[in-house]
Amino acid sequence: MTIEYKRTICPLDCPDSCGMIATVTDGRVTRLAGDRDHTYTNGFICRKMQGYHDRLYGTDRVLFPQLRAGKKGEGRFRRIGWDEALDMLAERLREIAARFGGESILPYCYAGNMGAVSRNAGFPLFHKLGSSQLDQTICSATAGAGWSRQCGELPGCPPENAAEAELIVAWGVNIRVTNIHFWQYVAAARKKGGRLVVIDPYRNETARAADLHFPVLPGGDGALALGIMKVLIERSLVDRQFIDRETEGFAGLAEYLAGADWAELVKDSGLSREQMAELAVLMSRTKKTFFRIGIGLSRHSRGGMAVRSIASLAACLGLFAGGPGRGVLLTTGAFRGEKARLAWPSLAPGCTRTVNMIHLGHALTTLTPPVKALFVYNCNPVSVSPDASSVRKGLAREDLFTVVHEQVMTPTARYADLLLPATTFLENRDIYTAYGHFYLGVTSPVIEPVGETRSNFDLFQALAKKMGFNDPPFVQTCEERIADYLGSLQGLPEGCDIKEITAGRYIHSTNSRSDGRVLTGKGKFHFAAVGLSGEPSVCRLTQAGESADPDLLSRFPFRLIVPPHVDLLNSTFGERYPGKVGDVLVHPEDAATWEVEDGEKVLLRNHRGSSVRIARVTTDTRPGVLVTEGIFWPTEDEGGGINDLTSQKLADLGGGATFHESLVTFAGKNRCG
Ligand SMILES: Nc1nc2c(c(=O)[nH]1)N[C@H]1C(S)=C(S)[C@@H](COP(=O)(O)OP(=O)(O)OC[C@H]3O[C@@H](n4cnc5c(=O)[nH]c(N)nc54)[C@H](O)[C@@H]3O)O[C@H]1N2
Ligand SMILES: Nc1nc2c(c(=O)[nH]1)N[C@H]1C(S)=C(S)[C@@H](COP(=O)(O)OP(=O)(O)OC[C@H]3O[C@@H](n4cnc5c(=O)[nH]c(N)nc54)[C@H](O)[C@@H]3O)O[C@H]1N2
Ligand code: SF4
Ligand SMILES: [Mo]
Repeated sequence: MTIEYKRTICPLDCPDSCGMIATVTDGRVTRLAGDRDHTYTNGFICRKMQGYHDRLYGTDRVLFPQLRAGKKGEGRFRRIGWDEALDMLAERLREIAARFGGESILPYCYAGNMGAVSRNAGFPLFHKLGSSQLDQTICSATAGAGWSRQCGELPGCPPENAAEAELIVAWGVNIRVTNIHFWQYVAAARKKGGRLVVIDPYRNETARAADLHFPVLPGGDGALALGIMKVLIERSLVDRQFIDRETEGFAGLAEYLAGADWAELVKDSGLSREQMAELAVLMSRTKKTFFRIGIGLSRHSRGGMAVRSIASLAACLGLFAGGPGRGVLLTTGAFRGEKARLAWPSLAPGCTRTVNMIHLGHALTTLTPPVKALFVYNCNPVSVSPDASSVRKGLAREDLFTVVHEQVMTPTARYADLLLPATTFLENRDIYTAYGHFYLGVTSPVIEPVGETRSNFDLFQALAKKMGFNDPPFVQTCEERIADYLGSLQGLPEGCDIKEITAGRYIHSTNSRSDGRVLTGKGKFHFAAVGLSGEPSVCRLTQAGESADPDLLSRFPFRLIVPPHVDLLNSTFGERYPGKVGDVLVHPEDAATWEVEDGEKVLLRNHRGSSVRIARVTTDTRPGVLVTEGIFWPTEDEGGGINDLTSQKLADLGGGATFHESLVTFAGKNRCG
């Protein structure tokens, strides 16, 4: 028996991007554990990934190319060889492009694997084909746009700084579920007497463990941050020195806040004036305040403005100046590289149309000229895209050619005309940065590919070759693409030889400052966002989305939020829970009014679709707010997944999604109160 230990990096779309050690016994992965030499990972990983080798060798794994043998969506296939698959794929793409134009081809991909090469592997070929472009907005686009309106290119504060904080504010982030390694700094801070405040519509895992929980209404953070700032100004609690020296445009904000109506701020935030005053005093009393801002709060019609308002609040408190225990972290922005070296937009024949990935349902059902070929990889849109019943409707079109490159038989894979087997991170090479810390690393394959699986990179190189393309990216090796990208990275230590960045080495970015200061050089914080047309320059209260629509409210009285589940990573690992539909949290008052029993199977419904859940009657949520954690894979007879209820409407900035603002009702129930 030979046992080897190999270093690798978790590829999942998780801020923690853990360094890991894989135990390989006779060529098979038998264990995955956290790497002690990765300072942030600190030797432990989440339970989802501890069992990853079951997924690697599991019966759900797609192991060879397959052609549809049943109806669309039925999931019946017959095995074919790679040669036949690639011949057919090249031929169909050529034919579709010739008949309907390159734009009739739409790539659809996101972050199943966060490696820079894997994520972008298809783009050189799609550019060459002149396909429609995909605007990849589903996750952090709105939060990022909100941040950059106020902070430009500034990176976030190093998470390690939070260990010294006296007050940590987890704002729209469920640390104990989605960012578990940050908890070590929370724990360290609390050991020294620090406190944790959670601002979240429901009592999530993090709020349960917190000192204080403020159950803001979904979409109410802008109002809350404005209210806190109004108190700070009224009571002269702002950091005057910081504002005078290091910011611009404060007067405009103060003027707006002086006229802001308390009643509106209270109504929109769902928190009282006293609660806002309590937060204002708490945040300003201690200098060592650290804001950990999540992406969850941005998934609303006014999510961009919420992030702008929270950033402005942080500036009123002087948190951008840094110092021990002080800081603001949304995403780290640790390394910046030239994406063109991965995606090669220069190969595009001209400007082609762009499809926002939130609008997939629309793109497949009503867009003209129509999409004729959809190429899905690194993504499971049937589960994760909003308004999913429209996505399924599109995928059922007989005249649509759907290719899915996948690791396991996902709900999307079942709709493939051509299904191709994908490697996992343990079987391919890549480079990983992180959005929750400041390290990067490259990886080498830990094992040989299982079955006939191929990496995203190898698939697209083989396909390009079949199509007769020999432009520079199509003749690169994976190592060459990684090296080329590394060569463009900002944040690498001076004198760092990229040839020496090999598997097992973790490189810390120079874009972070250990004193926690976020502002760079003489850079100032601008309360009035610069260069905007049509957008308010200082943050302010803006219009709510679906939740303020009186017509919809009269039919669907509950606000639904759809946050992550501890045992899933978005929809990844859904195959582990066949038949599981997940819970919906219902406040006891609502349960009584609607005669919903704890443990009862309920059908949630709105004008877009329906989805089954098991009711949990609990005070963890507010009256009028329902919470469904997790994107489980529903069975056919259970109707749709949770995203059948969510909307294709875009947020105010960045073109992101509005996952957390759908209105719903209980189907087949009568209000009796
Ligand atoms: N276990 C696990 N970990 C994950 C994921 C997963 O699915 N499972 N997903 C990964 C991905 S892709 C991402 S982007 C990150 C996301 O991680 P986060 O940044 O934590 O964002 P969300 O998970 O969307 O939501 C976090 C919290 O925001 C709350 N929220 C919803 N609406 C509002 C609001 O209007 N205001 C406030 N204050 N809070 C609100 C939700 O109730 C939830 O508790 O997590 C990553 N980590
Ligand atoms: N209701 C609701 N919906 C949401 C969210 C939410 O909080 N609530 N969160 C949204 C967010 S933040 C995000 S980021 C998106 C995420 O949406 P997705 O990026 O689709 O993420 P996953 O659901 O993890 O699915 C990724 C798929 O890629 C596959 N995969 C992994 N590695 C590879 C690879 O190397 N090659 C190929 N070809 N495939 C691979 C996996 O097997 C998996 O099926 O979901 C969004 N949808
Ligand atoms: S999912 Fe997140 S916490 Fe779990 S191993 Fe991967 S990076 Fe670490
Ligand atoms: Mo995400």
